[in-house]
Amino acid sequence: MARPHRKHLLTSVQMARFVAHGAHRIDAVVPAEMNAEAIDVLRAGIPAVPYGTPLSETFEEGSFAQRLVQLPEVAGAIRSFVGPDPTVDHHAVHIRRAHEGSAQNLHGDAIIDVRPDAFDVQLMYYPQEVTLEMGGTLSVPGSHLRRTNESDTGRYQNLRGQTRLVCPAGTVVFLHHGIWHGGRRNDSDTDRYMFKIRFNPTVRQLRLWNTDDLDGPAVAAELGQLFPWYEHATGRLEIYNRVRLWQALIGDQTYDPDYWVTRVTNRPTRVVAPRSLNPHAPAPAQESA
Ligand SMILES: O=C(O)CCC(=O)C(=O)O
Repeated sequence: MARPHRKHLLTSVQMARFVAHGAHRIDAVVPAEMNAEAIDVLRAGIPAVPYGTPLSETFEEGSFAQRLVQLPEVAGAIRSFVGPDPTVDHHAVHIRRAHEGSAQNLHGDAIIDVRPDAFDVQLMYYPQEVTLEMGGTLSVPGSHLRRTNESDTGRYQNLRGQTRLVCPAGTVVFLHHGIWHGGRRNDSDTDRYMFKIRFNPTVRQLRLWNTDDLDGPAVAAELGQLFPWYEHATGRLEIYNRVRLWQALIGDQTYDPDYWVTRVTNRPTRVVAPRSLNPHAPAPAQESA
């Protein structure tokens, strides 16, 4: 895939917001003529590929899906999250039928996957306008770094601050692989379509976005955001988890606005004990002055 123009890459503030929220949304980014074409394409189905197929080999030349991922803003976001040459973990068309009568439980899309320093990103494309009654995807901001396993979050209902997607046609949402989400019940007369692609990085996720604003105060403000469903104490662990991820993404282990990571990861190696408790052990080397 051609290298996206710098102006289409995410900024540091947008990237930090993604690290805090677990989502990045681009409204109406897909042009109307492509949205008009999409439903027939999604109904017909998009040929599956084996897990881990390079993106460049996943979709046929000139196909709808290939044009979708090559839209400048979409390609810029993919590049910012997972870099050049990602592989496609899998892709799928999701349809929530008109008056289907049930909703999906909250879930994450993988077995337990709590990589502290890397992530997969999932693109969700909505070709139609999604109204509240159409049961847009529910997601829980700030849930992506919490240690849970796939469908275990299904026991939770209606967390404070959860969002139900309502969006114009042609909207694309990028989600961190761990975010709690689920399709809602479609109470409308219209089937609702969504096309999802999961990308795995093939390069280290190190400063892949436009870092011109990396040192601004807005970055720390984004990373420190709390969400209404967080517990008073455990919620702070999410900030700790984000800082660890951010350190990995910027390649700087010293970035730590609240000193929490520094404290928790502090494992000095210098030994100053005078001698071993084992009387037969050789004397330790003397410390030089
Ligand atoms: O249909 C939706 O809105 C979400 C479906 C989904 O993400 C899933 O099945 O994992």
